[in-house]
Amino acid sequence: MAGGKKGGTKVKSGQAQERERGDDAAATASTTGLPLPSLRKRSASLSKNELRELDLFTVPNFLSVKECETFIQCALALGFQHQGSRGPTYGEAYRDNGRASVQSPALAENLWEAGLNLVFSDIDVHGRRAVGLNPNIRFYRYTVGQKFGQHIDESVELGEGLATEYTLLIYLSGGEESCVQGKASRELLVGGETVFYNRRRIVAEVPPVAGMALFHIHGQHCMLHEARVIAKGVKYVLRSDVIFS
Ligand SMILES: O=C(O)CCC(=O)C(=O)O
Repeated sequence: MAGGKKGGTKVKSGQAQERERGDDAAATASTTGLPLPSLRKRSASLSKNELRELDLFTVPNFLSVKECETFIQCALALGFQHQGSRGPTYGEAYRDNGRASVQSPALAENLWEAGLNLVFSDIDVHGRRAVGLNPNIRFYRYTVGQKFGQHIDESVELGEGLATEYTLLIYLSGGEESCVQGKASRELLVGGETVFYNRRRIVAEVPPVAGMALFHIHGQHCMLHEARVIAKGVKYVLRSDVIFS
């Protein structure tokens, strides 16, 4: 668990675990020809809003609404593939959303160096330090009626002592600003909150706000979480993982 704190969430067996693969050829593209945004280092210092100490926190205004728009256009250009599942009866999280992914070490480094590296400068997981983002960058799209049921995220071993320890979500739509600017996310978003549980009790309900990053510890200490159903609008998310060494 993060920051040398005591306690932590135990994961019950039988809960749906999600391993996000980067080898889904149909939905994965190389970066060639994609209008991927190039992010400057954030000029203002980024603040951490702790929802469960350092195990769950948000970073407001990490991206501008314009940068979110560019990522949405990039994801649309990649093309979303539908993600379904057989559901909890088969030990799989209920899943109904679109997904696109790109394998991009350059984009992962760009996002990290834009300021996320500083956000993680005081976080350690069992004495290990954050060194960057998983270059397997995923985009999710949820339309009305779609959701991602309760599940936990697995840690992924990447070899040479590297493993992912945190999930990163960056909301690309949602909030008031994204309704009045841009094109793809102009419609008001209702629903789609990311909800975290500890022993069946709600720990946090996070409404998507364009540009806000959310981090939560995953693997052994991952909290059960879900993405609630969309009532109105379209939710877009950029997803990666923080790698520790
Ligand atoms: O889309 C969300 O809000 C949550 C996504 C999620 O739970 C995941 O990627 O594991």
